[in-house]
Amino acid sequence: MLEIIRDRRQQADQAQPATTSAIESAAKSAANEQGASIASVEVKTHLRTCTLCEAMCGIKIEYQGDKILSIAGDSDDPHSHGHICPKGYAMQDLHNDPERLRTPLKRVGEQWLPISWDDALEEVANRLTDIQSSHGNDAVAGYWGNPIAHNLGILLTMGRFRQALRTRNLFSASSLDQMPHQLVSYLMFGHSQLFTIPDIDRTDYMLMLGANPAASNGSLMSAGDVLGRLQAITGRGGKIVLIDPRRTETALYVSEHQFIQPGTDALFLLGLLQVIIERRLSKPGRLLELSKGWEALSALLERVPLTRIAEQTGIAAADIERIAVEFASADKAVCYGRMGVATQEFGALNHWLINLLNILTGNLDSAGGMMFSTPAVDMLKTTGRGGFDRYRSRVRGLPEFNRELPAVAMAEEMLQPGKGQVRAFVSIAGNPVLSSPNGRQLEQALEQLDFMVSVDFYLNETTRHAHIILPPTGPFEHEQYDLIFNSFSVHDVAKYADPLFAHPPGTRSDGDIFGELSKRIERRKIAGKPLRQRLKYLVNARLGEYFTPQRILDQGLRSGAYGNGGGLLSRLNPFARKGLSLAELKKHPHGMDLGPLKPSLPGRLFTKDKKIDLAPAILVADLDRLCHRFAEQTAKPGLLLIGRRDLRTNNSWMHNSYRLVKGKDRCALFLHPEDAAAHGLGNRDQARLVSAKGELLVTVKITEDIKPGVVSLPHGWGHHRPGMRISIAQASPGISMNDLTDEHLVDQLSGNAVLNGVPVTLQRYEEA
Ligand SMILES: Nc1nc2c(c(=O)[nH]1)N[C@H]1C(S)=C(S)[C@@H](COP(=O)(O)OP(=O)(O)OC[C@H]3O[C@@H](n4cnc5c(=O)[nH]c(N)nc54)[C@H](O)[C@@H]3O)O[C@H]1N2
Ligand SMILES: Nc1nc2c(c(=O)[nH]1)N[C@H]1C(S)=C(S)[C@@H](COP(=O)(O)OP(=O)(O)OC[C@H]3O[C@@H](n4cnc5c(=O)[nH]c(N)nc54)[C@H](O)[C@@H]3O)O[C@H]1N2
Ligand code: SF4
Ligand SMILES: [Mo]
Repeated sequence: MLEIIRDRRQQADQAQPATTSAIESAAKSAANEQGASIASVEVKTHLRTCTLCEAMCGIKIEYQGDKILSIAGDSDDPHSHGHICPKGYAMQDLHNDPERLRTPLKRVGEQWLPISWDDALEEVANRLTDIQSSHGNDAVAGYWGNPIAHNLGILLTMGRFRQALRTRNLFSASSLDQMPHQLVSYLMFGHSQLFTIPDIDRTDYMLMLGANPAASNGSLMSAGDVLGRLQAITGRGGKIVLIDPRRTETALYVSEHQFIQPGTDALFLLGLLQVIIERRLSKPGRLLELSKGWEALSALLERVPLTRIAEQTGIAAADIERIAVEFASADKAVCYGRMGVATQEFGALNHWLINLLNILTGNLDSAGGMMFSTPAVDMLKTTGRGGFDRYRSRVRGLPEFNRELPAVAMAEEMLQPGKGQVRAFVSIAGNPVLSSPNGRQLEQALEQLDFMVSVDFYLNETTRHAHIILPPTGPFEHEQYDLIFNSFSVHDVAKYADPLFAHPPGTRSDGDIFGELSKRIERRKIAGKPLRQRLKYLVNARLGEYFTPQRILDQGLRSGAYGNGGGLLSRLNPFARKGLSLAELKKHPHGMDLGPLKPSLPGRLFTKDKKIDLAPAILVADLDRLCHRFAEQTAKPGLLLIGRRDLRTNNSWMHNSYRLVKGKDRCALFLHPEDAAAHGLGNRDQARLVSAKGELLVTVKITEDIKPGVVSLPHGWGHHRPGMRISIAQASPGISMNDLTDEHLVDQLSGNAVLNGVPVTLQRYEEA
């Protein structure tokens, strides 16, 4: 079995666009062609972390002057041991891309004109504050996209910028992704940023739902070479069971794959829990004392008969029973669910039931189970616990979470007239026209705004609607410490890199942009205000200047679990314990191994009583919604659309790298042979795929690797829109799945978007 897997893995590796050495030699010969002027400049090596996905691969960059010669995996990186994927190499394309913006642009008619930073920042601050003073603070909305999670500069300046704006209309990619996970952590463990991380390096049994690490490289489980680590589970005699409506690339690495009907995972998990309770297989061990709410549990979970669960999920009752018994009897087991189970109708319920399964079987906070990380910089101490449903969105009444509203509400807040209507928009490192449901509606909404500014280095589907674009420096031009992904790592690690290249003259980092914008907005807002407020502004401005990212990081490292206690006094005290500081971390340019995940309860709990809440009232209430939903549904639904990622994509924005987009069209609609026959469709036929929100012309790919009744498209494509400056992407436009997804399909509890399990119909396309 292992042989077969190895073989397939090699095949997958060979499918990579180019090997390191090929790219290196191509780059070197390109450099050679540039002749003697460069030849005299020394070739140097720089170590850092790839910032494209969550895996945090260590990379080794060979460069000469400001030219990158090659990128390779860093075999001395204790987290990734030399692993790298095709996207890692493509970071040089991003760095070298002549279409990556470097100067602020202003849209004048159909044209984009370069303007100075001072003029651009002043105009943005003025327009935003003017709109807020005429229409109220909520008239300005903000959206933060996925790349902020890697971006120290944005993470450290975001709080101040949000405060300067003081609007309720804040949105982010979190509610297109992992919000349910966070809501459940908030309700059960007391902190919305306390993520559960699977200890894959030590587990014997992994039950994986709605994740495809062979494409995504792992999410909420940052792991260099995640596939190698998964193979090690089966290699040491363990088992991996994958639950997915598609037999994905990851299925090649697991022991068992089960097709599931999209959106029914909560029923499947309920089934597992029922079997474990009925057969008295639960063995919570020390978690018994650490948790509250045990009394109510068994009655709560006995709601749906197993036969009904089997019928709805498409997984046989005998398989559900067997998996439950195997999971409960494994020495170390972990149930892990990701994107595919968060972005569906019962996203929060799924994550609650996953936690319960781990807790009931004694697999939370112990080696090989679901654990919590002990990051070197602990953001939990500074971010606040979070909060839920303290206010709601104006139009649809969707709940706030952590002072954010669900991204599905963004367009309607712009389009629906009335008090509090959004009239101006700040988009930050996001491309919601391609990433949020019903992207075409959002395009219409953006078109009619009074003002829009984008902080982004591409002129793309979203930013083309802006009036001003403020482009930050690229990832090689600022310092790198993964505040977030070090906390999601399956093994505690830390790594810091200085900027590889100094800021080219006349450019600014994201941190600089937000620092400056916040200052200008605050200054305008305090004009004429009482002295106390003006003093506060002055103090804030000074603090902002003093606390550079490096100073904050140093303080965070010193006061973290591996630090010397932090604080000025400990720095002056020669007897203070020597520990981690920025200076110390810099001595380890390949990164530091801080040990395997460590048991950390009850200390890590943020609940008032230091207990895990097994049955938070709103989750218990949401079980009714689940039971109701599946009691009602008798007729078999038509086709359901799900998403998919592939190794060479990175959501919507790395398609201007030729090595990543070249090759065959990757937007085909996967369709089961039975459904193809029922619709009279053959392989590569064209068809109209229609949803409640739109229609797309698709090319069909017939495959048995998808459940009958389910079809699949990737997201992040659809680069046919006019007026952009991403010519390589535009030459391979593809289609946008989010032209079909529906902003009205949400997890009613968390407000998270439903991006999987979208009802669609399919018709043969006849050319007129
Ligand atoms: N149908 C469907 N839709 C989905 C998903 C799905 O699976 N299916 N996945 C969802 C998920 S999980 C996510 S996270 C979202 C992502 O949604 P978004 O975050 O909205 O989209 P991205 O494609 O990541 O766009 C990132 C943007 O940031 C810019 N950028 C990159 N790096 C930087 C930087 O350092 N600074 C600045 N200022 N800008 C930068 C890029 O140019 C690009 O415009 O999409 C979601 N949408
Ligand atoms: N190459 C690449 N890597 C990426 C990204 C990328 O765009 N490209 N994006 C990054 C981001 S932002 C994120 S959030 C992570 C996401 O990383 P993952 O969570 O691994 O996400 P996906 O690869 O989208 O896998 C989701 C899986 O859920 C399945 N699924 C769909 N509906 C259901 C359902 O109802 N039930 C179950 N059980 N499964 C279902 C899909 O078939 C799919 O295989 O990946 C990150 N890494
Ligand atoms: S797996 Fe992720 S972090 Fe590693 S090289 Fe690829 S994109 Fe970069
Ligand atoms: Mo994501």
